[in-house]
Amino acid sequence: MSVDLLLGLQWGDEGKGKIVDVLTKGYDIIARFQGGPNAGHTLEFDGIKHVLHTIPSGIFHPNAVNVVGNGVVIDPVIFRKEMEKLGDFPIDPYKNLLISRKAHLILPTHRLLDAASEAAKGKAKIGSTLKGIGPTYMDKTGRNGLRVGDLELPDWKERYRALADKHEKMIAFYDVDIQYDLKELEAEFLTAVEDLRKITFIDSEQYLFDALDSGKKILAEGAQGSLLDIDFGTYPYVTSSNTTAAGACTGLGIAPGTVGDVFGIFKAYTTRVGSGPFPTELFDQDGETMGRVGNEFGATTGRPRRCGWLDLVALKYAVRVNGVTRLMMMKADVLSGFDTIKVCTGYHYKGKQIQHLPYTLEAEHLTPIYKEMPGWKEDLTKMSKAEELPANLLAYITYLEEQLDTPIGIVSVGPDRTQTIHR
Ligand code: 2SA
Ligand code: MG
Repeated sequence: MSVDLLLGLQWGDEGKGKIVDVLTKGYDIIARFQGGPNAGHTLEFDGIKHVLHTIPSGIFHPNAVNVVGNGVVIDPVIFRKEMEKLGDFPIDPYKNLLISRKAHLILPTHRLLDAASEAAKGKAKIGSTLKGIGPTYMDKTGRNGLRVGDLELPDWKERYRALADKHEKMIAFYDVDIQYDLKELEAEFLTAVEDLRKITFIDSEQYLFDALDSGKKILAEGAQGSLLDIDFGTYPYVTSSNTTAAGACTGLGIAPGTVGDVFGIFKAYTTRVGSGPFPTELFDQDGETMGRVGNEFGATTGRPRRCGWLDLVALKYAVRVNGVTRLMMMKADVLSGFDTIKVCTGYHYKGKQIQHLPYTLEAEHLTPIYKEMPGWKEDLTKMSKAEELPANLLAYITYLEEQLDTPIGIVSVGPDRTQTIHR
């Protein structure tokens, strides 16, 4: 059996949560492989909207097992709140959720370090979600981190203390004005750790090997997007993990040869939250319309997302880096009403025309070249069949499929589970 991957191809918020939820019925296991509570995966069904941060998006399906893999970083405090919110639903999340012993823990001091690092950067700040993601992955690669499995060791509190004390010195070193009460934060953390123990800790790679051997179907759920990848994203304005297909291998322990389909999710336009280059960003009425109609606010921080036209150059790059086998286009409904749809097909870069992503994407060097296509006026949100889609939208879809040499299997026409057109 193989593992299918589901990945965001832009700067996150493509709608991965919704699609995992739609696809879950075809899988036995949904596994998160990177990122942490910086993610905000939004699902909507039966008139209820729900945002997940660390928990995989298969949690609302009683027959799916949800695995938080070794590549994920977990904040027990946020995790606890997430579990509490699930109490409103007729599911038993404790039954269907497993956490890798090798996943790293986000300490309260990691969050403080994130805030200190951002404050010290001033105008050059990354626009991090301030969830402690960067500092936690730094401790992982620096070989200082505290892992979920360490909580089963008798001396875990001493290890915690040593790391937190070191962090306090580092926070002081930043010499920025950050107010905090570490005693209070620690008390909250220690309570949350005891709650985390109610979840079964597993050697997740072994669990997944056994699942594959017994013919189980696994879907790996990515977080953030390809252009936020630590290696291939718009560095340094990226997150601290590999959000691309390779990250699923290291974040779950699955071999490249076991990867089956790679589902690439993209919005019919582009959004970005946080700092960093965004060549097709709009500062006009069109961008404002996309943000308003698309309700483009960060699902974790509430920050307004920057909006712009689809960047086909960046999308081609993401399709290539991930080996996407099937595309899924989200939020097509948000583009209804535009007279003209624009797609960026290349850039003017330092006096030349280029069709690839250059090393730096800074706006002063880069101007997008657009292809214009006629828009459509129809409200798509009640449509359920591909044949109902307006001709101009179908022309847009066909153009993208040709350019990306990959089929678009799903067109999403609204946030609800049911507003999903399969082609
Ligand atoms: P971090 O917190 O260290 O990972 O931030 C580094 C950059 O990565 C961006 N990032 C995200 N971009 C889009 N969506 C994300 N999740 C939330 C959401 C974001 C939110 O679903 O809306 O609520 O603001 C996410 N997580 C990280 C981040 O903006 C930085 O640019
Ligand atoms: Mg999101």
